[in-house]
Amino acid sequence: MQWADFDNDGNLDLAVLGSAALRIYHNNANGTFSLTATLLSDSNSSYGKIIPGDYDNDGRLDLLVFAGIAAKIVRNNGSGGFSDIGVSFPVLGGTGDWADLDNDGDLDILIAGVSNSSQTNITQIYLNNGDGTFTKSTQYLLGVASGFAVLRDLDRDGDFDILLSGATNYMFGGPAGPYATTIYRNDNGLFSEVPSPFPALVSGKVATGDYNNDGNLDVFLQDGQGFSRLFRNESGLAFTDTGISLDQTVPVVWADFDNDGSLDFLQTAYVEPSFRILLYRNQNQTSNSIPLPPSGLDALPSGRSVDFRWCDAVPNHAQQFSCWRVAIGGGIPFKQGRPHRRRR
Ligand SMILES: [Ca+2]
Ligand SMILES: [Ca+2]
Ligand SMILES: [Ca+2]
Ligand SMILES: [Ca+2]
Repeated sequence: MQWADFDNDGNLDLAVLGSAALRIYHNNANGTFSLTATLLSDSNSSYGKIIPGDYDNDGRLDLLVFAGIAAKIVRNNGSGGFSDIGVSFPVLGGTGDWADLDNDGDLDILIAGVSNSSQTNITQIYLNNGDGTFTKSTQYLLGVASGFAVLRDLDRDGDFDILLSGATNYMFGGPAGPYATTIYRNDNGLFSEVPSPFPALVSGKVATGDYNNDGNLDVFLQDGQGFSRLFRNESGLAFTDTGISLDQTVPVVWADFDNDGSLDFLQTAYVEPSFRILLYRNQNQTSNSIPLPPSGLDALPSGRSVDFRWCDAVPNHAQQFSCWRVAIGGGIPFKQGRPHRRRR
């Protein structure tokens, strides 16, 4: 299940992946929802993952769907219409993410799981060609199944890195193991594995957020069998095990429930004698201050839209500046930030 504003009316709509299909419901803004689309009726899976994103940069959120026999893209055609674009990424019950990995302004795709042709573990990048097609990258990444693969800027240098975890030789009906949890750092679209600060997990879950408001993305890991731990990102890719863990094994979500500027945890879990909602309040006292406005901001009006462009004031460790571009207006309320690079 995934909330997202598909029609850009300011209200969150709902996508639900079930055993028979993907269904999309429009929020009527009066407490009711209307079914607007039913797709992927061959998905044959109640297990899956739905990730919203605008892969074609038309200002409307599309969906990357990991459902049963493959991962697929469902395009938001506007006016409540959605369609399967016919692209299929070959993982059975897989997982993954999408983000702009090569900094060309469009969403690329990461998949991980069991290949639906070779029946072996794969982790693969597919680069967005900008025309509705994707090209498989030749970069080698450790194949994992029964885990997670997410794209996050862990070293805060303006590009998305890979965090993945799972069984490295999992086969259906066979032994699940050994396991791994690995980071790949993104350097101009090339990925290199770095020594992992995290324990090897299988059936792992990950939740990321900046719990101590230092600007570095922290990582909460769980394995569903009793392990849970919060790792603090010190900077770059150096993480410290905080020792903070939770009693329950179900996945956590992060959100600032008490509006004090710091992220709290929520879990739903069975605690004798009933299901409970468990809320963990973050007592970290570091406030999440409003960042300084960007210096050297260019605002370029064009018709009903404005194009904002700026660059970071200080370079990253590779002596590169990340530059950003955000277009607002013209009937398209938000367009994806687009980082560019220039060297000192
Ligand atoms: Ca779109
Ligand atoms: Ca891209
Ligand atoms: Ca990065
Ligand atoms: Ca942090």
